[in-house]
Amino acid sequence: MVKAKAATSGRRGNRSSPAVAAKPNKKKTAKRAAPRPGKGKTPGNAKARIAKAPAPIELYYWPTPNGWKISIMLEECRLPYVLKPVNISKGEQFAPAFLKISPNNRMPAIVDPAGPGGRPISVFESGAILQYLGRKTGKFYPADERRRVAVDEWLFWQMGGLGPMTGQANHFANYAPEKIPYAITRYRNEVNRLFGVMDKQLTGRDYLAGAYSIADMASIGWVLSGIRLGEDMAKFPRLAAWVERLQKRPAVQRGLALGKELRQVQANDPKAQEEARKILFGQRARP
Ligand SMILES: N[C@@H](CCC(=O)N[C@@H](CS)C(=O)NCC(=O)O)C(=O)O
Repeated sequence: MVKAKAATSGRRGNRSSPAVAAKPNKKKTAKRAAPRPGKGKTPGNAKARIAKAPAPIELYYWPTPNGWKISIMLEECRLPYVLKPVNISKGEQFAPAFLKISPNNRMPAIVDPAGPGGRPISVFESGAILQYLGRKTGKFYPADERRRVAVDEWLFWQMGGLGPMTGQANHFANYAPEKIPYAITRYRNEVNRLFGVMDKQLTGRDYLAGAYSIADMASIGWVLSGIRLGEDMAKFPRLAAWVERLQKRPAVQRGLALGKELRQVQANDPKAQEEARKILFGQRARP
């Protein structure tokens, strides 16, 4: 549920929220401010509704498998949010205001104005964001310890395995300037192995940890990426059925579609792609 794309207010300061949205996003976020209770000619009952509406979560995002995890969760929970695009191909992840909330210069990140104690909180790392939103809403992340451990196992499996391995497979197959057969084979094998693990886990289960959870949301984008790399899904029938199951969910569809148009701008622009390569690959520690 993307709400009015309000610009950040700049009232909060410190690490828990950036003073202003990452500079390069300024233009892309709509200027319309979120309605303020008690201002304007709002009829009485509508005024009450507005007063109760939670301030939207700021989603720092670019449409990639890691970004989709959070857009899907926000959509599933029907939480109001404001999209703050972080164009990683243009280096917006290095904007000082963004680094204050995401020191690893990676998106996604969120700022929740209504964090613990009613105060703003920022969260980076997609797994941490999913767990935070799961705890906040009580949805898709069970409170029961045994069930929660099962979700955590598959969430961390995605964070430490499926995501990084598929990412490397994609890098060496599609972006590396030289084709290195050893690297391509190594990571493609890993994707294949992980698909096998997932397929087995889905025997007699519709979702990775039993009930639909943040672990499934974390994995779908990376499975789609592995499929694009050419995995033969006939070998993984339960995984193929899981993909279909997830893709039928309207919130998953909305999450995967969020900001699609942002990427298209550079899709047919070789110069922009070359620039993106320089920014994204070969990063080293910065002073
Ligand atoms: N472990 C991080 C990984 C996030 C990540 O790698 N994001 C990529 C896009 S998918 C990014 O922001 N890249 C920017 C860069 O490489 O500078 C998470 O799950 O949040």
